[in-house]
Amino acid sequence: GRIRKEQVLAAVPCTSVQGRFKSSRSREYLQESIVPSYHFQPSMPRLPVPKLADTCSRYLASQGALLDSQQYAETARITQEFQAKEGAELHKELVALNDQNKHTSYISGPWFDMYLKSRQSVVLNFNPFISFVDDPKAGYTNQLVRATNFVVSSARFMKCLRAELLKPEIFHLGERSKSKWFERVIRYVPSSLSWYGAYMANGYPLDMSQYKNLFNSTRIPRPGRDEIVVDNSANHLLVIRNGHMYVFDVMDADGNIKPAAELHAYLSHILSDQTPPPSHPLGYLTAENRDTWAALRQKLEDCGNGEVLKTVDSAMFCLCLEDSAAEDVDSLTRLMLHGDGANRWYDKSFSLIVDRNGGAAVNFEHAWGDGVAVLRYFNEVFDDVSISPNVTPSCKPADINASQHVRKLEFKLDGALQEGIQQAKENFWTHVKPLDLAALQYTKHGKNDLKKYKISPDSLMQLAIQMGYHRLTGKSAGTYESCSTAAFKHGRTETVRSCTPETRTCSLAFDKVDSANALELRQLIQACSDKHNSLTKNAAMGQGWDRHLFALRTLAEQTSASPAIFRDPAYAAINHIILSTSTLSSPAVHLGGFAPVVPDGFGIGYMIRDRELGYNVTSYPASHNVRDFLQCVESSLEDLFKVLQESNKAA
Ligand code: BUJ
Repeated sequence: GRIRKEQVLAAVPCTSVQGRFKSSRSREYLQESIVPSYHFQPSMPRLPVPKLADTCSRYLASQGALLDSQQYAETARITQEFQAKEGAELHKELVALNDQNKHTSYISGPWFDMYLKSRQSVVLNFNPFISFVDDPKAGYTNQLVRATNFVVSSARFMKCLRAELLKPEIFHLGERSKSKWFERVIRYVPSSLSWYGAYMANGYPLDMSQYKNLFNSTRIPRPGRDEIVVDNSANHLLVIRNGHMYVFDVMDADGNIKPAAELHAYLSHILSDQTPPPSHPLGYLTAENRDTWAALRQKLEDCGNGEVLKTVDSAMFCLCLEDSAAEDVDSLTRLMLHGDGANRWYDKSFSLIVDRNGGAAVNFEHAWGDGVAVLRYFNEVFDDVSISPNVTPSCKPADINASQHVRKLEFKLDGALQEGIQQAKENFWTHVKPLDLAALQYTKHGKNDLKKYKISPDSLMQLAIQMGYHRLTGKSAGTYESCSTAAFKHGRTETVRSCTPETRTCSLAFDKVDSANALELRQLIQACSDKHNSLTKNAAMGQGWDRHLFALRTLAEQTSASPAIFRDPAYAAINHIILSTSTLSSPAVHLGGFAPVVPDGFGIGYMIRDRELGYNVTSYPASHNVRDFLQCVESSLEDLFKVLQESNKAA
């Protein structure tokens, strides 16, 4: 891992913990980058609008994996017509619009709308989770100790970001852009040019615009379209435990982070609150249909809760302290993905959840940002907490009267609101109960072996998903792999369509009784890997087809006529995402997951480690059995590795 043993403070006595920073300044900031956080932002390249001809041919290539030849011919005809007529017009319009809005990307507006106009519950439909590995030091994975350390480190991260002292995010292609020398030079290159300087040193700065929505930020339900509100003046934290909501200031009047022992005392005070759970916990409302919640929120304000709601909205983030503990991977997924609804505020930009045994995760609202920004926060606080904890298991909370600093939030509820919450609670359980889930930990092989075989690990993971689904159903299906386009200003994501004609051929070949020999199969695997690699590279460069067609469709919806391509059943079918997939790699991540995006689909989070591979999958049992699916994925992995091993010997 990235944490070196010698860096980790062994059980340090509390007194020396307080005195371990070089200066009072370094206690306040998690880092002090000499290159300002947003240094590259003004010269970030713009997300390209692909050529219409490229989009159409890429679209048809993806359709080739799903359609038979007759259907394909029809879809090809419709697509060519689109390219020649309405598509060409819409594309022209999109390019003109994009030229007029140089401060952003062509996808930013439509993508925010996609999230914010959706009226579906954010729970399962949007919010994913990522969980932390345990603290490497004995005794630190304890609820109170861990929560306190996370709060201090989060505050150090937040202050560092506010002061623009957080290192800009750069994707390094070599060593040059990582060096101290690079930082010393690039800081003097004006922001209007700095991106080019980094590029020349083989570094690709990533868009940082989403970081402004990380803290003090929330989604607010509004009729028809929600909004995102940020209030950087707030210094308080929202804590939910047992359905009760509390706030306290993390910073003092001078803006300095309060002593860890005091924050320790506040959290200890909250954990010792014996009041029975409230009869009407408001958290359920944030899991409601967005219009229902918008109307109830208006009622809440009308009943005099406007100020208290503002306190919730502006809090740094939400810390959820759980009285229960996850016993295994499945219960951890349930707890961190949806929990019990009462102890959450799903609208906050993110919630840090710490269970009774100190198991911790981040659950985040998705409209404001994507994995890259969340993972940066996640990794930084994990390292800070692991390397420089502010309280140790032997620390005692400060001897203060915490009740003077911790305020329990009280809401005024009339009968209609109480009924609304009761209904929201019922809807919540109806919504989450059917979700089924299972995980596969595959420990026989990992990234190291795949490197040996010269197969891209991500493409192999995707191929096993394709083969697994094919084994389960005999079919191919609409597949989505999330790919970041943060290399561009206001980039979000693009879709890698990892179901390809190559994966279909490969799936069929492996399932034939009289199977081809290892060398032939090996060539098929290689073809899948090559194709997937090129699709992934294209997607990361903004050269997929999904976002372009999505933007064109959004434009078309503003006029009355809907082009035939968007009414083609094959278009609906390829966008009915049965296999929704996403991966991330970080030594700080233990588990992660999300729900399916269609009732008959799978939500597939997966991870690639040096010596093991893992899938965490969700589904709704009415359509498929998630364990059957995972068995098919596992047997596919077995077959794939067998072929790779055999062909390696034969070669
Ligand atoms: O694509 C997008 O625009 C956003 C996507 C949407 N969707 C989830 C539907 C694909 N959002 C993301 O990709 C963020 C997902 C963050 C969670 C990823 C979890 C991956 C780690 C799983 C580890 C599994 C390990 C199992 C071990 C037994």
